[in-house]
Amino acid sequence: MHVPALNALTQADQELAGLIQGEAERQHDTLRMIASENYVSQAVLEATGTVLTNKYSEGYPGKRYYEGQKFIDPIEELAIARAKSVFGVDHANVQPYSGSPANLAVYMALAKPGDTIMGMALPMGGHLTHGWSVSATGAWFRAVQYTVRREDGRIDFDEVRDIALRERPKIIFSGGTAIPRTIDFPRFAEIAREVDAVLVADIAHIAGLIAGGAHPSPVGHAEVISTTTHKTLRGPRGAMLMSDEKHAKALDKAVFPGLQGGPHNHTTAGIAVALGEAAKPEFRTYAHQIVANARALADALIERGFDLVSGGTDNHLILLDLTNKGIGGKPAARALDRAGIETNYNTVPYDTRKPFDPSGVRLGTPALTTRGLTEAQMPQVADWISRAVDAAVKDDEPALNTIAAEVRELLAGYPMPGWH
Ligand code: DSN
Repeated sequence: MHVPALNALTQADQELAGLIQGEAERQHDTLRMIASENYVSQAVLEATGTVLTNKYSEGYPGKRYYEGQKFIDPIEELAIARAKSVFGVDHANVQPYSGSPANLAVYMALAKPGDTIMGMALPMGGHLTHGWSVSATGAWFRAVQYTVRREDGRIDFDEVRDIALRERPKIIFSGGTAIPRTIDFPRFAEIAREVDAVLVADIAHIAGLIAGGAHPSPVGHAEVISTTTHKTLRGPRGAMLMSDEKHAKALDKAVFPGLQGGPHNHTTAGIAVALGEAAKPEFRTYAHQIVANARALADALIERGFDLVSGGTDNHLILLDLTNKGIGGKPAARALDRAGIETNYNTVPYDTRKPFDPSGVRLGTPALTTRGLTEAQMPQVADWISRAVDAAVKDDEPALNTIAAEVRELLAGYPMPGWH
C-alpha cells in the first residue's frame, strides 16, 4: 500500500487512486536503474503533498506580489540557506520548475538570442538544453558543440579549447546526461577564462554525489551552477540555480519575472527537506555507495562481455553499447523492463543507429542504492542484465518472467519509502 495512505483519494477517485497504487507497487517490485531517477524519502513525499500547493507567491522572500507569505517566506529562505550551505555557494535560487527552465534562465541571464553558446552534443552525452538543434536553445542561439574521443569516449579538451578559441562562445556548458566519467571543472574553467566565456556547470546528474563528496565540486570553477533536485540529490522534481554574487541578480530576474510566475511552494518545501537530508553524514555514505555500486556493476558487466562506453564509470551511471550483443538498445531496454529491470535506451557516442532506435542502454545505481543494495548484490544484478539481454536476443519470454520473479524476491527484503 502507498504510504501515506490514499484514503480520501480512494473515496473521491478510485480510478486514479488505483493507478497511483499500481505505480507504487511497480516501483517497489522493479530494479529501477534509470540513472536520473531515485526514491525520495517519506519526509520529502510528505512535504510535497501539503497545503503549500494552494499558495501563490510570485516574487522572492520579502518582495512578493501576493499577501499571506508568513510561512512561505521562511520555507523558501530555509531552502535557499540549505542550498548555500550544502554546496558552499554565495547565491541560490530554488524556484526553477525543472532542469530545462533552469537552463533557459541561464541563457536569459547571460546571453542574447543569436549569441554563440557551447555545450556537449546530445548524442555524446550532453543535454538537449546545452544547444542541441531541436531544443529552443539550439534554435534561438548559435550553438557550437563539443564531442568525446572516438577511442575512449572521454572529453577531448584540446577539441573543446580549439572550438572555444575559434567560436568565442558567451557561455560554455559542462555536464550532461550520459557522462560516465568525472567532469574536469578546473580544465573547463581554464578554457572559459581564456575566451572570456561564463562557465556553467550543469550538475543535475551528479548533484547528490557532489553534496556527498563523491564527485569534485564545480564551486570556484564554474560561475553558474544549474541542477535538478530529483536525481542523485534525492529531492522532489524541481531545480536550482546557484552562483557567485556577480550573477545572482541576473539569474533571479531571469527566473522571475523573466520566465516563470509563481514558484511551486510544495516543491520548495520538498527541496528544503532533501537539502536537510543531504547535510547529514548518512548522505555521504549514500553518495559514496552509489559510486561503489556503479563500479562493482561495471566490473561485473565487463566480466560478462559487455562493452561500456569509456570502459567503465567514475560516477553513478554506465552506458552500455550493445552492438557486440547483436541487439539494439530499444528492444534490450524493453526486454529488461519485462524482466523487472527499468532502464532507458540511449545513443552511444558516434552511434550508427537512429536516436529513437539507438545502440545503447543507460544504467544508473542511485535508486537501488537508496533501496539499500550494495556491491554484494551487483554481480547478481549484472547476471540478470546479461540473462535478460540474451533472452531478448532469443525472444525467450519465459526467461524474462523468471528474472522478474527473482528481482521481486530480492527487492522484497529492501524497504521502499512510500510503500508498505
Ligand atoms: N534527460 C534526463 C535524464 O538524464 O534522464 C534529464 O533531463
